[in-house]
Amino acid sequence: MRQTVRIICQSIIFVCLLIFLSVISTSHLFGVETIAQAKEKSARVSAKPPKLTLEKLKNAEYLIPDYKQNVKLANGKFETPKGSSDYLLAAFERAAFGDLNNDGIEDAAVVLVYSGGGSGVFYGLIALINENGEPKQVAATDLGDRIKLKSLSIKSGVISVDKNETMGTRPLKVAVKYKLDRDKLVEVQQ
Ligand SMILES: [Ca+2]
Repeated sequence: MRQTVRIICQSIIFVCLLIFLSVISTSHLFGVETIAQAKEKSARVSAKPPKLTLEKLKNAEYLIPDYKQNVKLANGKFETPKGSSDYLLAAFERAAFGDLNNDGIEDAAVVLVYSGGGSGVFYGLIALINENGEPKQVAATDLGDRIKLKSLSIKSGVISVDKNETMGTRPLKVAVKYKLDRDKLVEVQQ
């Protein structure tokens, strides 16, 4: 009888020990998983590319709408030698920052002003996405000839441009909104 009680007690202790070990190992596993998840999250966060800056945009390469010419700005300006047959002057006018392709990474919209040496002074809106921390032009559209840019902003992926058209008989205030649709800037009503 005494031996049976001893065996029962030993069994209970053994089962308790097993449960204890199982709980320890499970919590250990959870601990490992949590650390792994934290590491993965931190890797995701640190994988975010550096932000686009005004300096990067003022020294980026652009494809000028109309002229179909690639130019690389230096301190916001590009100019071919004066008097050359393919004269082109391009200059940075303004920039706005915001996510354009909904990937959680801030992109940019830039207004460039350019001229081939004639009386026309053209304005172009360029959409640039953040590609590994560098601006990459993905779309562009004309804003007009000799406009006056009042404001440029990005909110919820929509680029807002407020400008004054000056080429008509009287100045016309115009507000246009654009959204990036793959490689195009399309006008939206909002
Ligand atoms: Ca983005």
